[in-house]
Amino acid sequence: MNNNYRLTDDQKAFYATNGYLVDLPPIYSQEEMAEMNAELPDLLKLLKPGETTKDIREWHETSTYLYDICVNPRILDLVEGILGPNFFMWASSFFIKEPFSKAVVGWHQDAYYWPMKPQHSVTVWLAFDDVDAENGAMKIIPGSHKGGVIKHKHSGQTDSVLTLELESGMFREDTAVQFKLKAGELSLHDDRAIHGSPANPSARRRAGLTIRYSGTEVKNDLSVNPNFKAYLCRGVDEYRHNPAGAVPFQRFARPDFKAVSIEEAGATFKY
Ligand SMILES: O=C(O)CCC(=O)C(=O)O
Repeated sequence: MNNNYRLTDDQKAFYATNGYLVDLPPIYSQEEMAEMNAELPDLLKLLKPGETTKDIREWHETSTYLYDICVNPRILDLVEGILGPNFFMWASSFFIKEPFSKAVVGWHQDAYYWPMKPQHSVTVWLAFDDVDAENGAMKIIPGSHKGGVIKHKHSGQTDSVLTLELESGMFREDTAVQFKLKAGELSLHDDRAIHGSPANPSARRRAGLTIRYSGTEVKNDLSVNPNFKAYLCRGVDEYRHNPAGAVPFQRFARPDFKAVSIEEAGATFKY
């Protein structure tokens, strides 16, 4: 793997214009991804009856299995190219669609959900499987991060992973770009970019880990998301807006709090 890859000026300009970036060098080799996938059941074992993989939120705070991915220098180098020298990591969660899953992620903007200001965050979507149009990979509306944050409505779809989504007609759905990633590759997207993903009618799993990073000037509203913890990844935190997280020491462990889901936060946050 390339340990010295930095975003080019053209890639930074593409991200600034379009609000996303793909076609980046892989972070993990196929062998490394196979090892990570082989270990995944040890994490899933920690789920309680009635919980699903959606409930694995912020477990990087207690599991080095996840924490080590979230602070992988190869990922941080890419994020630094977008956010600049001072940024922290604060969230991780899986978006797993099993074969023949009807689960859809409605069109949405992450910034609508998050009680955070200013909007200066980037999401890494790290593919645990090869993902494409057939198994319900993500789609994004290029340039939509520039149109402001639009009011979301409660989803009427029973198979929706999120509770809030954008109504059709609010944006140009016909311009959507389909993501296609190999396991071990990632995409980057802006917190205001409109994105979503359809069901997975294929016989292949579609799993990805989202990791969220923000510039140190970004402040979380603790009254909405009280367990929020920031992990400074690069540079200095001159603002000290957010409580710092402790580095985990166990390979697999779950937090003793239930992290507020972005949907719950979105539902209560007065925008
Ligand atoms: O995995 C997906 O399909 C959607 C992920 C997503 O909404 C996000 O990363 O913000």
